[in-house]
Amino acid sequence: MFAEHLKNEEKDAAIKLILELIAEKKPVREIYEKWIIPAIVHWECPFEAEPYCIWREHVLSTTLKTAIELCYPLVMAEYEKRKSKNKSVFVFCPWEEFHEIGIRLIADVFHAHGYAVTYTGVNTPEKALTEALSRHTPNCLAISVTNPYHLFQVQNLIRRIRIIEPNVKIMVGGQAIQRNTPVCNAIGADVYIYSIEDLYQLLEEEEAK
Ligand code: B12
Repeated sequence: MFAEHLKNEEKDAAIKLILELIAEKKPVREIYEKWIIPAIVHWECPFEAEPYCIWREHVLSTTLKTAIELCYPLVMAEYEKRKSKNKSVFVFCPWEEFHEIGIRLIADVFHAHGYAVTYTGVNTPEKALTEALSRHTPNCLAISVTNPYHLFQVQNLIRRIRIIEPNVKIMVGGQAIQRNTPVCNAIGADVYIYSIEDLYQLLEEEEAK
């Protein structure tokens, strides 16, 4: 139903549904995995019938961003239960990468698992990132790459970060990784993650230690 509302550009109806789930105290993981992700993950723009249909993706992702932000108090409540001084992460997409929904969810998953999150979002310039790194020293960097053309840039970025922050753990995920697994091993990250479920598993194992 949520996906139908999005498809029909019924933002208010979609948001009401999310507000109901929040009022019913559904866990944030359930809202993300049962409602938000399925509503976009199989979306295909009908380019042949409508060559300029990309506007539909902008409308859809804007509604999803509203839905995700409404869930933030649930994420904060989880953080309060699990927060730890030794967990901090920078979460971002590289320069010119504009796919935001996946990385926005990943930022919340980290926060809900007790991480202090610095989220610089999509299209993060390297200079801005290194400047932020000089102010905070995170334990981990989580990079999201959707467009495979950005993999080379990320490889270079990782090489340069290793020089200034040799101890930071670098994790890369996103569709470019899912689609190009063999190539990705050369990027130089410490961890490659293929899905949000794999991240949950990794963070839960880390918590159990
Ligand atoms: C929405 C969308 C857009 C929107 C994004 C708006 C926004 N604010 O985010 C807009 C319109 C901007 C857009 C633009 C483009 N897009 Co687009 N887009 C999509 C679409 C429909 C959905 C992407 C999405 O949000 N998925 C949902 C999220 C939840 O999934 P996800 O990103 O994979 O993230 C999950 C996992 O990968 C993982 N994950 C992601 N990152 C990370 C990071 C870490 C550390 C971890 C642990 C896990 C992790 O967890 C997430 C949750 O499960 C996809 C098609 C599709 N159905 O996937 C095309 C798609 C990704 N786009 C595509 C393309 C080609 C483009 C454009 C080049 C189109 C163009 N010609 O201009 C531009 C590129 C813009 C740019 N420079 O980045 C292609 C990419 C194909 C490829 N091989 O490169 C796709 C697959 C469409 C297609 N079938 O061709 N797009």
